[in-house]
Formats: sequence, C-alpha cells, structure tokens
Amino acid sequence: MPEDDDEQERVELLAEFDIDDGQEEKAARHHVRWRAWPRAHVPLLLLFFPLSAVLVFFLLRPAAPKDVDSDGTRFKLGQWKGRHDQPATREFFWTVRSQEGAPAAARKPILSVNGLSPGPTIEANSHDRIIVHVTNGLEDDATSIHWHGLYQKGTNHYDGTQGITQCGIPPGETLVYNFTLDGWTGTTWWHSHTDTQHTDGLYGAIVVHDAKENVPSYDGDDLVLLLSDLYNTWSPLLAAAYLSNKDVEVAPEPVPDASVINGVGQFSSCWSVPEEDRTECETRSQDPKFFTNDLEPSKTYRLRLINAGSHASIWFSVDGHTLTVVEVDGTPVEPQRVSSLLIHVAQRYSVLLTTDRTSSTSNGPQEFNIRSRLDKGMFAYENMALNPLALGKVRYEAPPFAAADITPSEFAISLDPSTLVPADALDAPVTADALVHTKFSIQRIYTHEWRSFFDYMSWEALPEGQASMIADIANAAEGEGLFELPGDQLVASFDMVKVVDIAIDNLDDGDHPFHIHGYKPWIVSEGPGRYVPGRSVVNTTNPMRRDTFFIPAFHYAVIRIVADLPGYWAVHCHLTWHMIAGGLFQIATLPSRLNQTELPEDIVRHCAMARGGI
Ligand SMILES: [Cu+2]
Repeated sequence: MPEDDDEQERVELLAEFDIDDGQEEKAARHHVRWRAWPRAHVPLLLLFFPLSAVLVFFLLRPAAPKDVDSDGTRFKLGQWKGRHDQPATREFFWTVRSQEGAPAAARKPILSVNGLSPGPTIEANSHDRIIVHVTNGLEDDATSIHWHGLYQKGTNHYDGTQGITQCGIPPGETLVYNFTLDGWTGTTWWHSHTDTQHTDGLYGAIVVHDAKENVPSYDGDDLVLLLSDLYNTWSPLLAAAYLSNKDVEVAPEPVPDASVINGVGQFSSCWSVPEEDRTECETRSQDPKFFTNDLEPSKTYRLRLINAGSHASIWFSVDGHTLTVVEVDGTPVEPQRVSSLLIHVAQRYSVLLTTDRTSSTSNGPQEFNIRSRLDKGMFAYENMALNPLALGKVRYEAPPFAAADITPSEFAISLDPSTLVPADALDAPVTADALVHTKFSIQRIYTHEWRSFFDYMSWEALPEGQASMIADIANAAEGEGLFELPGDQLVASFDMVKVVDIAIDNLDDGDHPFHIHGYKPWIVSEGPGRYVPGRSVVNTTNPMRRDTFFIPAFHYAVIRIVADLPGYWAVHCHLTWHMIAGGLFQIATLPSRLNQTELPEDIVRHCAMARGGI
C-alpha cells in the first residue's frame, strides 16, 4: 500500500476518535475525511436514511419501565453501626411508581418506591428524626405513606392516612414527612394508606434500635423478612369486584394466589394467568426463585418478621431450627422458644435463630427451608390456582457432625400469643375514665353489597380534598364520646387527657386483626362473646401492649390507652378488603389542642388541588 494512503487512513482514524496527534489541525483532518468519502456512498446514505430514522426512534423512545428490582441482599441489615448518643436526622428521597414484575412467576402490576418492592428499609435509633420526601410518580392516583405503629406525637398530620390526616399526594407532587420516633423501638413497617395500594407492593420495613432495648443480645445480623400474600391481579380490579358483588351469600373477599418472602415466591398455576403472560409464567415457574439468606455458622441472628400482607394470616418456621420470640409489635417480651408462629396481617415478631446445626457431610453449605405459609382458615372460597407456601432458604457451612452430638429431638410448639409477657413490666391504669364500646360486623346493605361496619356506620372517606383532621369534623359534635357524624364518619372524641377503654365486639363469623394508629395500647381484656363491663375479666397487671390485636370470630377485645396524643387516629380492621368496605372509625384525642398546630403548607395545598381549587 502506498505510503500516502497509509497516512490518509491514519489521519482518518485519528479524526474518528477525535485524537489530536499534535501534527495536524482538526479542520485539516476533517477536510481529509470529506475528501476520502467517495461520492458513490451518497445513494447508499439516502437508502439507509429511513432505516436510520427507525433506529433513532428506537434509541430515543422512552425506556420501557424496568421490572421491580429483586435484589435480596438489602434485607440483611448487618450489624447496626449507626448508633449515636445524640439523636440523628435521617433523610430519605422516595418516588412512588407503577411498574411490573413477576414476584412469584406470574406478571403483575406493582407499586414501587425507587424501583423497589418491597421498598427501602428505614433503619434508625429510637430518638431520631425521620424525614422522607415522598414524590408521587403515579400517573393518575394520589398516594400517602403511613408509618405503622409510630406515635406521631405532635405530628398527627404526618400519620399518612388519606382522608383522615391528609388528602393524598397528587400525581407529580411531593410531601415531606418529618417526624421523630419519640422512643419507639423495635420492628414495624410503612405502607400506603390510600385505597388498596399496599396490596400491590407499596410497603417496606422500619427497624428501630435502642441500646436499652430489653432483648437478649445476638452476635449476628438483623434480617428483615417481609411476609405477604400475593395477588396476581391488580388490586383495584379485585376491590371493585369485591365491593360490587351482590350474588353470593357470604362476603367473598378475594383469595390470594401465592405467598412471598421479601417479594419472592413460587407460583406454578400458570393456566390461571392471561394467555399473553402464560409462556413467561411457565418459564419462570420451571426455574423458581427462593429468597436466600447466606449466614455464618454458630451465630445468633435476629429475624424481623412482618406480615405485610392484605388478607391471610401467615405461619412461619425454619426447618431444623427453633425460634426464640423476643419482641412483638415494638414490645420486648419474655423470651419463648417455639418451632412456628402464626402472624396476623400487620403484626410483627422478632425471633432469634442460631445457626447451630451440624452436618453429616462436608459438601459445602447446608440449606434449610424458610416456610411462610398462608393460613387458609379465613378464605371464603377455594382458589384452585393458589400456592399458599413460599419457600426461602437459610444457608450456612454447618460444621461436620461429631459422634458425640445428640440429634435434636423434634420440637413442635407453636406460639400461643396469650402467653406473651412484656419484658419491661408496665401496668395499665387500674380504671378507665371512659369506654368506647363498638360492635364490628360485615353486613349486606340494601343494595345487596357487602360492607364492614363499626356499630351502624360503614366508613367512607370524606369527599375529595377533605380530611378529618383538617375539616375537624368532631368539633361539629358537642361534648365528648362517640358520635355518628354526617359523611359516614364515626368519631370518638376526647378533649381532655383521659384513660379510655376501646372495646370491640367482633360479631362477624370471621377473624380480624385490628389496628389503632398513634397508640400502643394495653390489651386489658379479651375472650369469647361480647364485652360486659363489670363482668368480663380485666387484667391491668403488665398486660401485653401491641398496636395490632387479633379478635377471632364472635370474640371481643378491650384496649386501654391514655388519650394524650393530639390528633385523629384511625382504628380499623387491617385486612385490605374490610378496610375499603368501611371497617374503620376514628378516635379524636385533644382536638382543640390539635387546632392550635399549624398545618404544613403542602398538605393544605394538596387538599386544595384535590378540590380543584388549584
Ligand atoms: Cu377484617
């Protein structure tokens, strides 16, 4: 090849990669390039132009939304290194989006935070300030985030309950939740409190540390295990079907399709999914995923179990291991060894697990199944597609079995929640100043639709752009006590600090987990039938304290609170379907003190937007 041609090609290459060789000016090189481009290429260029246009279109079109992230390592929190003597401020920036994913093989719509479902974990110390900037990236729907179990002392407006403490965050808007933990310690979670959004995955864990927490010490990590039932169908469709069903003689709550551990489950009834998704479902179900914890041998780990589901109670166990229950809904308890436990929706348990099994082989790490099984007792009908069991794995290098080892005897004891005793004894006030006595039921109304009731009131959110706390509806009622107010609002109002008993008679033939916002009440009485003041047995000596309490069919429970938190606090059944069917009432405590607090501008503005004022 002649030397000149070589030189020309070299210059051309240099120009292409925009490298200055120090000898030629860029302009000259471009000149060389243009000269080197044969005219015969022009028709080719014209031919390729339409193809290029197509290529450019594909490159520039908006990226298809990615499936939700299933990275599991983030649930292993590691040793908490964030302990400070002084309270810290922890700030988070979250965007809520609608995405798709296949948590258990079948494709379904999912609501995520920062591309994750379950969303990010909040880990903090018990006196920290938490600031979460929540941006609503949904197209059409408002949203809200509730911080389950936290006190929200002085910040009722950041309790995140749409229709009660805020109007929803409109699409494209941001609300900055800003509150302190006020000593709340233990395991809890956050979730959307708008319609059925949490059913589609808008939830995550909250883990709060305190050096003085009265639990046995453990040398391993904190492991978050969010357990949930899973519906393959988008929840608003299920809700609409449930609320409009007029044809059956029992309230037909939708039955889940699968069970998931940290958003990972196994589902194989692909015949039940829409045809266009069937092949993908089959491919995925042939190669199922398991949420796996890689652990070290001879260590004690704290599993933070959260039932983040919508309808099913969940049985939890780990093959070959006992579990020591040490904390329940933020209350440290006298340790109890069990082989399994039943966790009702919205309840949390911390259990210690020691990686102490030996192995008869030395062929790598041993795997033990984590079992998270939906309890079918509350299902209204048979879902033939259901796989109630989610399997996960605990994996560690078990030391070789020595002849001296004794095979552990089969130990099978399920936790009896009535035996739980708080480790830090705290008696309830001996008497109460007031009693709110309500009856929960599920009834068919005149339209033949099924609704959930407290007394004769089935809650419906106030009209768009209104929230109880802002409208201060209880002020419409004079005096104190329980009021049925216009707009389907049942509100118990107490304007002085009082000891208040809330008794719920569950007249329904189903079991229900009830939750009270803001407070961590004492459970002072529970049993079959109805509560009879003066006759039913009341225990005020260190009773269990928890924010989510389970009342079986035709049973009652009485919780006792010192009503000292200014605000409107929801009390409701935590099953998604019963809450949207109206199973909610409100406690307004110290409403006139609440009126003196100034509402955050954004909350007021979001309400105005929802009313169409902006
Ligand atoms: Cu319920």
